[in-house]
Amino acid sequence: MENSKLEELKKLVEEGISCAKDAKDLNDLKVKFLGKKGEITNLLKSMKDLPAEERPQFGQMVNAVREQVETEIQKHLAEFEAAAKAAKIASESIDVTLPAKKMQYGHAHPNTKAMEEVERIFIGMGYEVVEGPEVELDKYNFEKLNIPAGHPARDEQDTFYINENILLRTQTSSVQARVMEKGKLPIRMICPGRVFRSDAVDATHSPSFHQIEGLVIDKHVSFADLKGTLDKFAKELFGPDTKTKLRPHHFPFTEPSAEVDVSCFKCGGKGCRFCKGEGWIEILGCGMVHPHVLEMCGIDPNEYQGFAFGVGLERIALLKYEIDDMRLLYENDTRFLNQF
Ligand code: 2NM
Repeated sequence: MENSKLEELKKLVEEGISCAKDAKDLNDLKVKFLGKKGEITNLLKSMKDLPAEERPQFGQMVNAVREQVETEIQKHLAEFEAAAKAAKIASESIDVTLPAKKMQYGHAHPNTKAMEEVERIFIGMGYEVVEGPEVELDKYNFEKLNIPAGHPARDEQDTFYINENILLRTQTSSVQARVMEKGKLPIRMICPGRVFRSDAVDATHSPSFHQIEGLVIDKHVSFADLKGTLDKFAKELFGPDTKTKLRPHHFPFTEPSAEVDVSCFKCGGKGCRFCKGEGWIEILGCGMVHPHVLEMCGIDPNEYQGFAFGVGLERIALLKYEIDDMRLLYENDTRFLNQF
């Protein structure tokens, strides 16, 4: 009778194995038959109710079946595991013959390129690059640069004021006033940076743009040094055939002052659409630092002289990359920026 029960159990296990879909089914089967309260385990436990002489044979039979069942389940478990592993490997395999994904590389903005180019040229001539605050005291932005109260540049129409004494700098010469005031001479510096003016946006204006201003202070600095320096700058920036021309101008912080034109690098000076038939293109303002500015910044004008200049960075970028609208520089449209 116990024999037939064992046979029945064996059959049940076989059926269970053939129906098992995965390792979990097999493990359930293992618990059901071989676990602590499993059916085969129970059979072994029931051995104590048999007459003593029948126990050894019965025990052997049950154990044999138990081993058989265990081996069988283990074998199928191994098969499932091997299949799962093979599937995982197949799903994770890499086809090295597929074309690679293209990396998207960015590049420097035309403003940044122009800025770095200007910096490179002046660093090559021994200038230091100095930065300063964008939110500035009236004292450094105007007062010490010979732009006293009542001057039209100080009008609220033109300048963004935070309060009576604090404003958004309208020029980076405020940094130069700070450096001069520190009193370490001689000075040979450029100060690139963002400046702010209360202007409406159009093709050539923006309330926030960038300037690079230069300043040299030493003994025996002359207007000839200024001319030579800016001529060298123009040739480096626009090519060795570039000529420069100075026109008298007025700035409150320099005397004398001038505006500098470069010969058109498109037509070489003959006159074309690019230079509007002029042959010349205006690129910067400059002059000899006004003795009153030197005095207000604590420098003795009888001992020291200096020259200064200011370049609009966007103007350089527009010219160099032949862009006709400044707004394009700020819109961050990659279809536009990718061209440079
Ligand atoms: C310009 C034109 C002319 C200038 C003057 C100074 C300073 F601080 F020395 F007074 N810095 N930059 C200057 C002179 C700037 O920009 C068109």
